[in-house]
Formats: sequence, C-alpha cells, structure tokens
Amino acid sequence: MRKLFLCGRSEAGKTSLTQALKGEQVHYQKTQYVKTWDITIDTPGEYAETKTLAMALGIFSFDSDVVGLLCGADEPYNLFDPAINGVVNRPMIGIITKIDEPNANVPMVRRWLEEAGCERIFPVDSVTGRGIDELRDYLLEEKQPLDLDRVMENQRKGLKDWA
Ligand SMILES: Nc1nc2c(ncn2[C@@H]2O[C@H](COP(=O)(O)OP(=O)(O)OP(=O)(O)O)[C@@H](O)[C@H]2O)c(=O)[nH]1
Ligand SMILES: [Mg+2]
Repeated sequence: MRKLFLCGRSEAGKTSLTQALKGEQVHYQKTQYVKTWDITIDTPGEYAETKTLAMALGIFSFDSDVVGLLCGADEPYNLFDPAINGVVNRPMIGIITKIDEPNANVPMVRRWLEEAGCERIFPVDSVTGRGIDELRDYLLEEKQPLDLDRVMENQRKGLKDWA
C-alpha cells in the first residue's frame, strides 16, 4: 500500500482518516507531533497553519508516496494556495472529509482542491465510512518503480515524472 502524507488544518480529519483507513472506530485524539504509521504520515494541523512550520511539512512529505491535502466539506475558508502541486514531486490528491455533515458543501471544497492542483479528489466521511474504500483502493494500486528513461521521456512530453 502506498504511504499517504496527510496535510490540512487542525480538525480537518487527518487522524480520523488514518483510523478509518485502518478499519478502526473513529475516536478523537489530538495529534501532537508528526507520526508515521504503516499507511499514513499524520501531521498536526498547526504545521499547515503556521508559515515556518509549514516548511517542515515539505521535508516530512519526502517519506511518502502520495501527498494528500485534506479539507472538511463544512470549511468556511480555504487554506491552500493555487497550483501548489508545482512544489510536490509525487502525486498530490485532495481529500474532502466530513461529507455527511449537514452543512457540507462538497462542490465548493472540490474546486479549492482542484485549484490547488490535486490530480484526484476523494470525498470521504471517516465516521460513516463513505468513500473510504475508494481511497483505500487507490492507495493499493500497484505502481511501476520509476526508472531514469521513463522520467526523462515524461519530462520531454511535459508530463509529471510519474505519469
Ligand atoms: N462527521 C465527521 N466527523 C469527522 C470526520 N473527520 C473528522 N471528524 C471529527 O472532527 C474532529 C477532528 O478530527 P481529527 O481527525 O482529530 O482532526 P485532525 O485533522 O487530525 O486534527 P489535528 O490532530 O488537530 O491536526 C473529531 O471530533 C472527529 O470526530 C468525518 O469525516 N466526518
Ligand atoms: Mg490529528
């Protein structure tokens, strides 16, 4: 299974998503420091909310296979700049959490994550379990290891290295 890096503001649902992907009952546990699990790298939301700490996220993301930007479907504002995929050298996906909340606005959050440059968007609800299987299936997809020839060919075509 590819390792998913989780980035999003505090309470976006990173730890809950880790629990849901592991098949555990969701229970609140504040993340105090960056934690590497077998399937995710879970980060404290304060890192994404603080300019200096955000730089550390870049370093920790190097240990992952896929970078995930999380945003709750009931968020009133967007934390992510447009086109930040340009600084990420692995696939970057968007994960919309809390989609079963009463005031969820999935189309709006989808647009924020698309503008950030996410190549796939996964709407999920870690409490009800909706959408979790689709995300797990994506992470289970086997990917060919990159070799230099393929990377150079993709670069010649203007594609991402891993396309
Ligand atoms: N209904 C619903 N609630 C969720 C979902 N994801 C998270 N929550 C709730 O939102 C709150 C915060 O969730 P966490 O997973 O701890 O958030 P986090 O992003 O890990 O937060 P930090 O550790 O502070 O960075 C908890 O009360 C969760 O139960 C979801 O998909 N649906
Ligand atoms: Mg957490």
